[in-house]
Amino acid sequence: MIKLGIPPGSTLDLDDLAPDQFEEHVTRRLSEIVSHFRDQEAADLVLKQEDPVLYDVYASERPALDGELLYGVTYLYPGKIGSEYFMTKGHFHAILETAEVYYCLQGEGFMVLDTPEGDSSVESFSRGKILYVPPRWAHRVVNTSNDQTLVFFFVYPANAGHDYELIAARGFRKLIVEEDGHPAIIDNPHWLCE
Ligand code: M6P
Ligand code: ZN
Repeated sequence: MIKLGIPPGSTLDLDDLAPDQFEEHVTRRLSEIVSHFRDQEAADLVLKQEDPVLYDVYASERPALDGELLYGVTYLYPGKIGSEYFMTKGHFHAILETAEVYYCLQGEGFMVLDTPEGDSSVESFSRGKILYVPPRWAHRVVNTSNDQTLVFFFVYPANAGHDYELIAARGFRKLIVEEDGHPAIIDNPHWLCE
């Protein structure tokens, strides 16, 4: 139930990996996004042992109405599947013409962006960096640190919604993988294949 009036402000403690001021909480495990990784054999090997949590999203609860915003914080943990770093599933907004702002609070990585027409961009994303995701651009965040959780704040229109289908079908054009101990941006060999 959304209360009228001004919600109480809150302070985010970066050391608190389970902030309790947000009403919504989504945990994503490997099994839920396994098909998005390049190396399916490596993914299967991991899943035989455990189903690791890749990220947690904590978000405010607001009505999906024009003018409302959703905001929150995401904790994307360090790790790799084969040589590919842990990443978010990635999505377009269901209302394509809506934007989003991300602010990195901790860690290092990249944001990968695609349009439905096949334009592509990769932006570095590390502590202190603000990224504006314009309308029409699908977005995914990748954590390239070996040991640090990537933490970022986000805010977007409450009625934007998530559309995962196109990304699930064709992937992003670019992948972020480890090569010789460093992050490398490579073409996705499976882009558009399915
Ligand atoms: C950010 C926001 C959320 C999104 C989350 C995880 O925190 O953009 O809306 O849900 O990232 O990304 P995905 O939904 O692609 O798994
Ligand atoms: Zn979004």
